[in-house]
Amino acid sequence: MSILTIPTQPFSDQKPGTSGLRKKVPHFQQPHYLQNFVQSIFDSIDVPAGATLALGGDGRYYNREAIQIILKMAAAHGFAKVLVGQGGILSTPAASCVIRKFNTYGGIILSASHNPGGPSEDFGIKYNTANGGPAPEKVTEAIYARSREISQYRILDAPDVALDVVGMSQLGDMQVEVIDAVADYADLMADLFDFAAIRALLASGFRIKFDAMHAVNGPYAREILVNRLGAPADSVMNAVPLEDFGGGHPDPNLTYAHELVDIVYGEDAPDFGAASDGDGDRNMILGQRFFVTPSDSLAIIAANATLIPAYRNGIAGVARSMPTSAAVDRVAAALNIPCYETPTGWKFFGNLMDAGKVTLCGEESFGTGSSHVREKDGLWAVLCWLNIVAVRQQSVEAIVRAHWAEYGRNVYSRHDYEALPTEAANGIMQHLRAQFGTLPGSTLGSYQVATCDDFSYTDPIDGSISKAQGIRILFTDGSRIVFRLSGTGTDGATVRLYLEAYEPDAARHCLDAQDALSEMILIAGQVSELHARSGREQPTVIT
Ligand code: VG1
Ligand code: CO
Repeated sequence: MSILTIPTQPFSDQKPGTSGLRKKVPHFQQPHYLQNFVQSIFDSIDVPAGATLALGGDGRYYNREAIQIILKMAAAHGFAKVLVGQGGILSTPAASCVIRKFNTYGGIILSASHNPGGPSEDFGIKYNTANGGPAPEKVTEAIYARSREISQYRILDAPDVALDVVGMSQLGDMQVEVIDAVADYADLMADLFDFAAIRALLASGFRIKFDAMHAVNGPYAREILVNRLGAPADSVMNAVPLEDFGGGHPDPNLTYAHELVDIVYGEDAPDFGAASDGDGDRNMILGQRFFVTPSDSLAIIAANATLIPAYRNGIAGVARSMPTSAAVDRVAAALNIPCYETPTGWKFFGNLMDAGKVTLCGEESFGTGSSHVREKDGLWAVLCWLNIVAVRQQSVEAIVRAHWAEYGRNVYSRHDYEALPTEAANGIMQHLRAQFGTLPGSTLGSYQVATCDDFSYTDPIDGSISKAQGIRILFTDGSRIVFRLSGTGTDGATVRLYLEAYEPDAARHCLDAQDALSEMILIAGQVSELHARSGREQPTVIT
């Protein structure tokens, strides 16, 4: 077997976004496109002799081909070994678990997460560092810089590696170990949670429904919820991962997980519903006819963390992305622990967790996690809720209402305007920036603007600065409107509008979030000229 050196030309569009490089499959299938990016990763990370790499993806279309290419390139780059999930599949949190458990020199994860899959849909790739977390910006910037000057890549000329059976094989000088994709992760969950209490809850007649959305978490959910915790087999739906996720968006929210939502809001509804996304790192939590916003979920897990064995002794601190509601800030204040506000994207939590400053973190975008890995973790969040319900012996809704009664409610919603023309989306942001000078002090409806800015973050651990992370309009009563452009889409541009108002009055906690926020929604539309500039009257997705 010989190593081939292939001449190539740089592509100008390999800048990683919020979470890796995401493009349509045909874009990735262009000659040398994937290879250039993989070589740019390897060239940017100084691989030490004897290093092991972890490798796996969410099983979407093009996963298998990409895995073979990456294996042959890793062999040509001097990796001693690659740990690859069976069939080339690892959920994102399981990949993080494998990197940490086996001390690999990071890993490559193939996923476009919640974006659709299939021959004309999305594919994605990212590098996670040795701590198990998404590469920080300085690494992704180095990869991007390298991709702009690359002139060749190296690849082993070898037949494909068999990936469907667990075991060891040789690829040139490199070992390939196909590992059980589920076992290490399931064992970690068993270490963190009170499985006996959850098993007893399920045996007592508490009914759950987990929607894997035809995505990677199906086998994980079956192993954990059914095999280890004793839930009936039909508790997990859409459990067989498909390359195209059954043609849907594997995005666990009220719009795209409507099959589950119909069940949980229907007759004879189960007591608990949950879903996860394409690569298994997001979660949606539902009680019987009740939706838990991700921001509240983070706050409630933080407030109840000591009921979970892994966090019995308390949590060091919490972190949330800027657009996530301040519900968790209130819990942190009550617990007298620090609360950090970071830009959107899980890569910003890694330093804080590595330094032991935070134990739990989350994003409003259905992402919750802890320092057990360095990715958000969908099934972990489900197990947190089941563990908390098992100990408190209350319904999901009762737990949320009790939380609001104690801390007040941060009424919250996000409106997504997806796939807008890029110029229109940029125009909306520019129009908002142009008002930074005039908005402060002005009155909008019954709200008064305190300040507005473009969020900037200085990492407290390494001092790195990330600018222009979202436009905030902050009102004097603590309410706020945030505008951001998505960094994960592949179709035009997506504007995300985040709305938050604090409601201390328990009598108003039962209001629907859209009703409670109706005036702010109107103001956001006016101040941004969103509707006129986008040509859209309504958002694509409301959560
Ligand atoms: C979105 C979410 C962000 C999340 C990111 C990756 O990014 O808003 O909170 O970290 O997706 O999640 P953006 O830039 O489109 O708003 V996943 O599950 O897509 O890896
Ligand atoms: Co995801």
